[in-house]
Amino acid sequence: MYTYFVKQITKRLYSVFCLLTLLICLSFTNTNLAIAENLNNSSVDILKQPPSEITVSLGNAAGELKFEPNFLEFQSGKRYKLVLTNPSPVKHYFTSKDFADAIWTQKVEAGNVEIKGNIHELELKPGAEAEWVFVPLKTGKYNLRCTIPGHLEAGMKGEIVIKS
Ligand SMILES: [Cu+2]
Repeated sequence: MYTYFVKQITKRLYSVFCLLTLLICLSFTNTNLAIAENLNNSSVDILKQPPSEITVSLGNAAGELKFEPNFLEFQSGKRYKLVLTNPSPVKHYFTSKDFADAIWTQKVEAGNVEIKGNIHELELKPGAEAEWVFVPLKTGKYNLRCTIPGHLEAGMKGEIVIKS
């Protein structure tokens, strides 16, 4: 008789334990779903934000080798449209690999072409213009330079800061 009761109680406890485990699992799943939903909603919101527009000139009409401006500051989580122009008579590069790794690129538009995916460097021929739409993710200080031989040494460099 005694063993029968013990068996019954053990069975009961076991089913309660199973039920609890199931409930805990379900609540975790729900939390994860909620987090995923929030992320999705916020990224949709970011893409709905009108981008803040910043124009950078690569060189100038006078042929000076510099970025104008040569200091750029962005805020993480905001949407930006960086307009790059080259009013100079020679081609230039906008190179900042670490900065490119610290942002999420939505697209780059140049002429009638729209490019999606990761971009690390842009080359602008004389008179060219490109629009880079992105969301900065990782805070930090990043070096900007033009990789045409001699241009960095002549002063074609800058700094990009992403703040939180
Ligand atoms: Cu250059």
